[in-house]
Amino acid sequence: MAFTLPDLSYAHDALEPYIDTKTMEIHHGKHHAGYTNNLNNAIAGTDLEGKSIEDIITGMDMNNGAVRNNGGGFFNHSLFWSVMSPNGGGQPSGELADAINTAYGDFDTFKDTFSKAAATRFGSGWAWLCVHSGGKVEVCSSPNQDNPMMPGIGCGGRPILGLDVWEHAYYLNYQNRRPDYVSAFFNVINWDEVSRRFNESK
Ligand code: MN3
Repeated sequence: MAFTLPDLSYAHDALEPYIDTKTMEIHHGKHHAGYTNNLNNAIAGTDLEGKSIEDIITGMDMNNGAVRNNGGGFFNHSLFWSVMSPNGGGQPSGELADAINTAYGDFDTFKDTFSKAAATRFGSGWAWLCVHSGGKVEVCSSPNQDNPMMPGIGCGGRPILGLDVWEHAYYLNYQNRRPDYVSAFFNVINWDEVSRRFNESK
């Protein structure tokens, strides 16, 4: 039972002007597809074959570079597409808003903290909002395709919002202006989906 590239729930041009069509086509159709194929090749014939991606990631042998990079790449991008929407933006509400306010005081302080984590991640990686059991939320970042469900990575907990800050995620449209890309991301965040993940994982 091999992993398959998930379809987007919106068109490649739906996140314009914040994320451009060409980037979406290449990012989903080439990069994510590549991680998916390489993950399948890396686990074929091993005892990881048939396990869920969550089980593979939480039980990751961090010395297994092929599974670490491609399993992370498969999971991280699947999360990334789902937490964006052409109808996104604004602010969270309900229990997620309460948890953010408890941790950071207010939404703007959370936004600054998340944006700083994304902007200062050196080289390639991800910025995350994670939820710990009990409902405490925390911002962190991780290098390459690692994520906080892997042993010893980032803030731990379960990622409910992720932002890809690899250059392939923004360079066509933003070139070296990563902070502009990070700022634009807030216009497409699907807070309904982030809240759903928060409620599922808290
Ligand atoms: Mn990417």
